[in-house]
Amino acid sequence: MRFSERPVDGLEIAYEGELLHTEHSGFQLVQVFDHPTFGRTLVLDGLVQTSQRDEFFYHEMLVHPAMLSHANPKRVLIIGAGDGGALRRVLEHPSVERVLMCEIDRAVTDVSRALLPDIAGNAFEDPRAEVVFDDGHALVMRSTETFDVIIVDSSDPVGPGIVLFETPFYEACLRLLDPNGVFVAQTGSPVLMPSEIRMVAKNASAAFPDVRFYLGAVPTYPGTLWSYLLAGRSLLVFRGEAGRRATERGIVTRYWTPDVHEAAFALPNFVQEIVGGGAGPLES
Ligand code: AG3
Repeated sequence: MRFSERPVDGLEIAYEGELLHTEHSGFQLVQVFDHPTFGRTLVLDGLVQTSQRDEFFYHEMLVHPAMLSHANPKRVLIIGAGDGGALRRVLEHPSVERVLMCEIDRAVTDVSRALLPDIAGNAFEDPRAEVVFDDGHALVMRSTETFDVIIVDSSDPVGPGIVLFETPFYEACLRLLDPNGVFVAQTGSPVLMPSEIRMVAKNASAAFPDVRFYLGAVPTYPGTLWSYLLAGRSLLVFRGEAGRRATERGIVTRYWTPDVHEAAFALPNFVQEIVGGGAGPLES
């Protein structure tokens, strides 16, 4: 069966694969297809979220730069990420004692565990993980718990999830972060969503003292080139230190390397123009 994503007018990215699952969860249309190249692919409201073939491009680049920017991450909050791919990467860091993951839609986790179990591995069985099905924005606004790392694996900066890209939410995240805490979020395609990313940069800079953007490739996301926001009070993202920490922690990756880490923060001029000052140089 054919499924397709229309990220902007005049562009349709079409796939053909077997439909394995379809349901209206109450929050969204939740589908899983089996694609001949990408394998099992999770699609929410017609937007590709992740696939067996390329989930590591996204999950490694969402999680490891933030986790490696912290010397000793123990307490981690994950918003969204119902498939468990981010949870699994967080739990690979041995210092982690507690992960609270808050996904709004239980159906996403249920179908991922049933049909895409490799993405989470054993993460959902890990005693360090607590998974709640709740509104992540509301949880952050009311929480008083402190975290070393906050990861937002949400939908794109358009539509109902937009509150996760606004200054009040960023201020609330900063309030929950330890003084050395690190915030990271996916922020969409700089090619197809430049005005949204410009707004995110402005909102983040109004809340966080230190704001940086970095890039990675995600083959199943429209435009392929994808952006991430890393923010905190004062971020130390040394390439050498990130590499040493990854080795010490026994982190095994297929996309992330120290060189990739450093290169990810090198922004093309058109991206620097979008994010304004949010392109702090990397010390090496
Ligand atoms: N979270 C980011 C999905 C962005 C996809 N956007 C799109 N297809 N337009 C995905 C959840 C993976 N854990």
